[in-house]
Amino acid sequence: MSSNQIQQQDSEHCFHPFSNYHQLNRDGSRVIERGEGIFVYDAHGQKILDAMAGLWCVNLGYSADALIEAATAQMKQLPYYNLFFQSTHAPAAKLAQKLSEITPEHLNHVFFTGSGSECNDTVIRTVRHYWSCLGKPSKQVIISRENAYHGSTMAGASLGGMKPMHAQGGLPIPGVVHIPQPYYFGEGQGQDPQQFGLERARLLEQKILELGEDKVAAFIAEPVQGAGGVIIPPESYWPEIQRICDKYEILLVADEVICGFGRTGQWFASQTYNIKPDLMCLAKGITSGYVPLGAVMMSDRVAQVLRDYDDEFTHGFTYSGHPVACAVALATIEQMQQTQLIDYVHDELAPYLAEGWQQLSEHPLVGEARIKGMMGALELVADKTTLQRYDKKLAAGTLCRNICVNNGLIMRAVGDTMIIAPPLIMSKAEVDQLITLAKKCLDQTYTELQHQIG
Ligand code: PXG
Repeated sequence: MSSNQIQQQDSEHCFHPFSNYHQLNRDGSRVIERGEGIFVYDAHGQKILDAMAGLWCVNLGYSADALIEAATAQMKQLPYYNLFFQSTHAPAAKLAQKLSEITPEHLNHVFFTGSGSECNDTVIRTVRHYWSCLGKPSKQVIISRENAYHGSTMAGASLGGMKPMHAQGGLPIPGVVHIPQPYYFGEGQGQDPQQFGLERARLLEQKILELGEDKVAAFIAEPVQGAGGVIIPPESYWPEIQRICDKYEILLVADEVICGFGRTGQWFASQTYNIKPDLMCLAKGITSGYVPLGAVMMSDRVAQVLRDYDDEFTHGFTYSGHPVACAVALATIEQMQQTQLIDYVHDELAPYLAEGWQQLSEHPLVGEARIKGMMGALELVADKTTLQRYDKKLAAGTLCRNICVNNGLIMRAVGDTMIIAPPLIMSKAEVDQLITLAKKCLDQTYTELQHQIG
């Protein structure tokens, strides 16, 4: 089938996620044909360096044969069975054990889902059930943050703090409230960053006091906000959040759907930030994106309460613990362990990427270059000293994204913030290639913007 035919069928029949359908039908979609290493190839044969690892997930790149072999073998042995009605199977049991081993010490129990969004639906149901089991059914409210991303189901989008998502479908659902985010570049300029971090954390305390401790079930957050624009909190932020959750008996939920599996330079960002979440959401990198899988890790304390409840927890999905997905996750973790990937990322790759990334901060278009592990952001500005943005009408971020892809580089734009989260298996030479391409694209974007301003 030609790429034109694919585009035609696609445009006639296929609704795309988060898309303006009017615009999509006018411009047509890019047909991605194959992947190899850290590159994807489109139907015209253009080679594109995928600095977003798909959607923050293809951590092992596009050529991880061990994952494909694990999926094939499992498909032949048992392509599907479920964990309902007192059944189990080896891939689910083995993966549950493996996740207990690699996640922080106190997290030894798992509820499997099909995606990150389903993890967060599971979180809402679990924390409310937990408090109800403990005889505190009034503890229902979950506090989240503005500009957070926790998925696109009713619960996920409600926990998320994206206003355009709330506007479609009457969200958030009741019992979810949001506090401001620790976004220093966007909202803290002029203040001391550590003081700003503390102040933003203390808004959680303020919100708990305002609602009443007896009403609040949990606080949920991404250790580093991903889709919101790679927002790296000041170092003062997380210790204060942990202190507040402990003081008021609020469950802490770390949404590590993006941050987990090495993205911040350790297995989990909860280790990077030294926090002790009661629940931890995992997806994406758990299978390197090869097949869908999500997992909610639970602490011993939470698990014990659910276990002591002598009736059903009425929750679960057809694909909770899908054997093929679990087999691929096991192969992913084994490959990461065998190749000592986390050590490579932590000791060599991330510091090397950080060096290159920091050089981009000298570019006239860049107001800030920040990076944590293998996730980075560039703030595009019209004026490097005042940090003033370009006029929104110029859509500088979208312009830069389009220039990137035309030059063979996938960088994502969140407004005028350019972000990357490349595969963890890249070589240093590929990091050089990424930085060279990024610089070239910034140059072209700058020239184009200057031209438009006149
Ligand atoms: N939590 C976090 C922190 C996420 O980043 C989800 C939950 C939901 O996962 P599922 O598997 O239901 O999509 C996510 C997903 C983007 C982008 O454009 C980010 C995500 C998904 C799609 C696009 O940055 N993150």
